[in-house]
Amino acid sequence: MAIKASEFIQNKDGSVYHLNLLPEHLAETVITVGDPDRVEKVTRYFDSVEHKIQKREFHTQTGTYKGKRISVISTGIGPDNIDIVINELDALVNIDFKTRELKEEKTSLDIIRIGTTGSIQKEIPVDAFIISESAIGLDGLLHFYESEHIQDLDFQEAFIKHLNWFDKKAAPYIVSGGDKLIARMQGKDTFKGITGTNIGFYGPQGRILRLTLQDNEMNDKLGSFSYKDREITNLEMETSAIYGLSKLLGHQAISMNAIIANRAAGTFSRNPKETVDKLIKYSLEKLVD
Ligand code: R1P
Repeated sequence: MAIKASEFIQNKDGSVYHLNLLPEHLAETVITVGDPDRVEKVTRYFDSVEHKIQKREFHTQTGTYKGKRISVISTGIGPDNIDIVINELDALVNIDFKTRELKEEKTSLDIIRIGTTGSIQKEIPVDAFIISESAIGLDGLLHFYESEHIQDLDFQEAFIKHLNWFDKKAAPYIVSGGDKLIARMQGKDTFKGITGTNIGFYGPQGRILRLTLQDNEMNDKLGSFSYKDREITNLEMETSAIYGLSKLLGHQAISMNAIIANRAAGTFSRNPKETVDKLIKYSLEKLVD
């Protein structure tokens, strides 16, 4: 049955509503970055670029790196944008754009986030790289989908107890990344960790400018929490949403994080651009290894 016009929205040229892409514009390996300007910082290393388009914060370029076809797309900031990006990426491969019906044979994408993050453990320094084995969603997005079967509910219970979680905030959810990609992308110097994904940059990550926080000790409690000997390593704003939706839709996802701040030590990278560039080069090489 064709999906209704109000639910799966196509632009006049047939492209998907926000990303403005047609199926032929997308590679099966997709790198996501937050910043629209970071797209070119990835594709400048490509052999060639075959397609470029930008609509709002969603900037996409598709090309080849050492012969491998890759799309690079910016998501902008936050899990709400990730809902749009992952659903529309999935539509591009798993919905027939002519009949508007679900395809019988499903395609699984490899989705690699290359992002920046703040470490909350003193011993994980600025300019290091963290691969998120799993993510704690403090954003609430996944609860709008039937998703308990992919969540770690025991971890959730321990986390709620340790943080004394205020129940007017969205319930935390825990989801893991794509195991095949995690195995492929790690290196001798990369840290593996659990990433906390927040719904904002200031209060939701414990930053105080002028407003009073509901829980001043949240970051200390995040830092001291451990589950099965694993600690929460870093905070950012997209990984749990990428992991949750990718898992529900049958895609492999990984979040590669350049640490540009250490919140526990109060330090910031002297050259964050160089660190991000190193992570881009590292990730591209691992993808063609
Ligand atoms: C906040 O400054 C932004 O930076 C981090 C956060 O997740 C958030 O999107 O990631 P990106 O560098 O990928 O945007």
